[in-house]
Amino acid sequence: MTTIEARFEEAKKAIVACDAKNASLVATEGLADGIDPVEFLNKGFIPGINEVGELFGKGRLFLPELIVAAEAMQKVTDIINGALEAAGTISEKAGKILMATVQGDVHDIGKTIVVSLFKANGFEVLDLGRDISNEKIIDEAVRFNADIIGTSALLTTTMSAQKNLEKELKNAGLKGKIKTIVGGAPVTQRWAQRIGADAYAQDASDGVLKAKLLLGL
Ligand code: B1M
Repeated sequence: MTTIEARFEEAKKAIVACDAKNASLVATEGLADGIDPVEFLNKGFIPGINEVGELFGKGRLFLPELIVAAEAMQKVTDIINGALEAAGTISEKAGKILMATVQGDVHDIGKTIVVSLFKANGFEVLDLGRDISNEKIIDEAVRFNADIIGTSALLTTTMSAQKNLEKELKNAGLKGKIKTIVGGAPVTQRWAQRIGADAYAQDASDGVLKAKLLLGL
């Protein structure tokens, strides 16, 4: 195993062990060693939190542990997002993106990573946070003059908010004027097509790619 692969393994283990202190240490040391922040997340920490999710889904790990693992993941993303945003060197703004986790859904770790990568790629981002109603998303998007609305949904029960958003944008005469990108673990390309979203993003890097495509950049 190479040093980098060993770091990825340590990162994964620290999250599965719900060990925020060690996870933060692994993140800080790995970044200092020059590991790419996005690769570090994708190959180390995210597989860790996914394993936690699987164990929780199988009933082999319970809500208190899920919460502690999420706190560890949150600490790591704060560190990695800091590195990502510091690396953003593009001065000219690429476009305006409003981001939110949909109403009824408090999962925001992934959304926050996407926000950081957008910022690092020169987009001006308004992050409304989590559990946000479509009404607020649309009002704020108009006020912010957003080019794109990006929503995150992590629960199968909250994905419908993304579908309703498309309808509400249409009713407001904004469909097509403000583009939409949908993301989140249960969200798929097929879902995006079904609800009429302008794009689906699998992860943060894909989000940047899709945003650039939508804006013709
Ligand atoms: Co929750 N949870 N959770 N949880 N949780 C899931 C989603 C679950 C799949 C776990 C499981 O059962 N296996 C399950 C949902 C099942 C379902 O819907 N069918 C679940 C459940 C059931 C619940 C509760 C109901 C548990 C309970 O209370 N009994 C509850 C719901 C609360 C609510 O929202 N109303 C709950 C609560 C929580 C915590 C608060 C403890 C915590 C969240 C903390 C936080 O976010 N601040 C939590 C966590 C951590 C998870 C898992 C384990 C991990 C989520 C995560 O952070 N992943 C999750 C299992 C899983 O998804 N594997 C689970 C890492 C993150 C980097 O990935 O968010 O997918 P992700 O984001 C990715 C991509 O999806 C994409 O890019 C990101 C970076 O690569 N992306 C976008 C995301 N949004 C995008 C937007 C874009 C573009 C790309 O727009 C441009």
